[in-house]
Amino acid sequence: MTLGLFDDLPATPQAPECAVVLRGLALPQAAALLQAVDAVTAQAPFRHLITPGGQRMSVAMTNSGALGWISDRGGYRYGSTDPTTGLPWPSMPAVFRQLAHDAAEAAGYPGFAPDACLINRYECGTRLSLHQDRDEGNYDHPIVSVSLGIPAIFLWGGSERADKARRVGLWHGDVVVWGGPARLRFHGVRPLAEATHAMTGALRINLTFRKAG
Ligand code: MD6
Ligand code: FE
Repeated sequence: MTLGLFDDLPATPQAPECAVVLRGLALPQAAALLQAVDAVTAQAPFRHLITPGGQRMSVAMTNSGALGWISDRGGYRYGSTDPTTGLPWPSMPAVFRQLAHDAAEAAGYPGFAPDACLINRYECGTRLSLHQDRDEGNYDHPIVSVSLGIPAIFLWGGSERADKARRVGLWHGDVVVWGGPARLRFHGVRPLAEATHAMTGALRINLTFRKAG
């Protein structure tokens, strides 16, 4: 696979785009991140949430941090407890917190202190349809997104759902950061192609860090 088949995002902050991809930034911590994912999911297992419209999401999700993102018949929202166990979400692992902070700083957002980390698990065929991330308390903080395991084609759209989306390849260790005027851009993930990765098998794991409260 080569980058030339895809569109790309800039590697340094650059208005008005305001999204950057930090290629391989998470590679040194990848094993520790995946170990921490296992520790989180031992307490708060992956589950397929139901959309407000009643559809089962093909992505399996869980959370760590003071707040976790959930969806059910009642809508999309953040909450401090895991609805499946009634317990608080597992605390955010230090290796998560540090990477999110450092990636945000590298992208031009110093001092990022996320209170929520949504963990997404994709299998071959799993997709995430175009959406905006708009359930957070305010949009002043960036979002940091870490890709681990098998590759994905990320869709980077515009401010309207119908806007043409760029296709951005994301590989193990890549980190995407966006904020500012780009904070509410539509985005999604194409159905994953079959692949395997030495560290995750046939899975892609995505961590998205937010300041939600
Ligand atoms: C994913 N990511 O890459 C899904 N949202 O698996 C997202 O939906 C996302 O990567 C906001 C900011 C960054 C993201
Ligand atoms: Fe999103």
